Amino acid sequence: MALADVPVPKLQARAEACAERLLQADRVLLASHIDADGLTSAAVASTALERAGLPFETVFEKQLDADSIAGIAERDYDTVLFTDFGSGQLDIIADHEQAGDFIPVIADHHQPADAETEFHLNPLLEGIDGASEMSGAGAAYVLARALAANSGQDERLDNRDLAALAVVGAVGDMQASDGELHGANEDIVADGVEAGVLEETKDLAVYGKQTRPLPKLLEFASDVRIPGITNDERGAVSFLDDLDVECRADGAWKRWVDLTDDERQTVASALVQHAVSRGVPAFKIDRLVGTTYVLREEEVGTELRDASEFSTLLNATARYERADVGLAVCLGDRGSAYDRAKELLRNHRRNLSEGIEWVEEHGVTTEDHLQWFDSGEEIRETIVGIIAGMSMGADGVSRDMPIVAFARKNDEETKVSGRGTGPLVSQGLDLSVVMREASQAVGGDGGGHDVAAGATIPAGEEEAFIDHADRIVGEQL
Ligand SMILES: [Mn+2]
Repeated sequence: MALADVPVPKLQARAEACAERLLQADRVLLASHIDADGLTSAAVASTALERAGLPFETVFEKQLDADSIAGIAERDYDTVLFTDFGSGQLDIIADHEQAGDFIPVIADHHQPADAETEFHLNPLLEGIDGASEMSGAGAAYVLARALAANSGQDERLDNRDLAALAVVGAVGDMQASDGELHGANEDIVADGVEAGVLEETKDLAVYGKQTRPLPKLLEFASDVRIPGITNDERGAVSFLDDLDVECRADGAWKRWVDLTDDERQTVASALVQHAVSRGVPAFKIDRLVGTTYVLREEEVGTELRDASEFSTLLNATARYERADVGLAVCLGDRGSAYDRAKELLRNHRRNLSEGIEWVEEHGVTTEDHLQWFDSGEEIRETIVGIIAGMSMGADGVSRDMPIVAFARKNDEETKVSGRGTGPLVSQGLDLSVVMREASQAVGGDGGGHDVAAGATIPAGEEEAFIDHADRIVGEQL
C-alpha cells in the first residue's frame, strides 16, 4: 500500500511507525487523560482501532504517575497506546518497557521527559509547537489517518471524519484562544472541511451561539468587556430591542443560530458600534470577531454543533469524573449519555455560581502581596481554581493581587489553586514558580502556568504555605 497521507507531513514517519506497531498487536490497552482533549483523543484513537479491526480496552487517568503506570502494566497487555499524556512520563514508561511489561505507543503533545522510546508521535519532536499548534486529539488524529491507510480497511473510511473531534480537542485545550487555530491545527481543519464534517466561519467570537438566548449570549460574553452590555442583563435586552431585528419568536428569545445571515450581520455591526461609542479600544474590538468551528453533522442549536460548546460539555463530564459519559457522547451517544452530560454541565454551572457566592459571603484574607480563602470541604477541589479565578473582581475580592484558594482533597491532603491576571503576569507574576516552591517548602508539590497554577500540600500546612507564597509573590512583583 502507498504511504499514508497524513495531514501533517513532518509527522509522517512517526505516525507510520506507531500505526505499524499497533497493527502487529493482538489487542491494545488505550490509556487517555481525563479532560476535553483527552476524551476526544480517546474517541479518535478508539474509533481508529475499531475500524482497523484491533481489539482494545480504554482506561482513563486524571494524572499519569508511577502508580497509575504500574497499574497499567499489571493489566497484562503487550501494547499500550497513551493519548494526551505519556510523553511527560516517558522516563517511567521506558523503565516498564525495558522490564518487558509492555510496548508503549505514545500520541501526545506535552513536553517529553528525558528518555527514548521507538513509537512516539509528538509534534514537539518535529519542531511543531505542542501548546498552540497541535493537541493530544490532533496527535491521535494523525495516528488515526496513518492507521486507516495501513490497515487495509475500506479506503472510503480514511478517518478524515475524525478531524471534527480533533478540532474539539484543540479548542478544549485553548489552542484557539486568540480567535482561531494555527499551524498544524489548520491542516487538520482543512481535512475536516474536505471530508464535509467541519465548517469554519468568521463570526461573532462569543461563547454559546448554538444554545444561549440572545440576551444571555451578549451579557455573558466577558472576553471583551462592553460597558452597558457585559454582565448587564437589562442593558443587553435594551440593546437588542433597539435593533431592527426580530429577536423573539413566539415570545421567546431567539438564539444566534436562529438568526439569518443578514440579521447576524446587523447585530454584530451594532455591537461593534456600541463598543466603539463606549470607548472600548480598537485591539479589543478586533477580538469580537473570530473563527467558529461548526460540526456539520451535529444538530443545529445543540452544544455539539460548535467546537467550543462541545468541549465545554466534555470538560463538565471530566470534572465530575464521568469520562465514560464524555467518551460515549464523542462516540455518538445522543440518548442517555448525552442527557447525562447536559445535566453534569447544568450542575457544574450551578456549583460555580454557588462557589462564587460562598467566596463573597465568607470573604478573603489579604496578606502583603496576595489574598486567599480556605473553602475546606465546601467547594470541590476540581473546581476551586475556576471559582478563585472567577471571583476576582467579585464583591470584596481584588483584581490587583493574585488569589490563592484551598480545598480539602481528603484527610491528608489539601488542594491549592492560584490565579492571577494578565496585567499581574506582565508585572512579573509567575504562579507556576510560586506554587512549586511554596508547596515544596511545606512537603507538597505543584506547578502549572504563570497565570494559573496548582499544588497539593499536606493538610494543616495551609498557613505555612501562605507565608512562603506571599514572600515569593512579593519578590516577583
Ligand atoms: Mn491536551
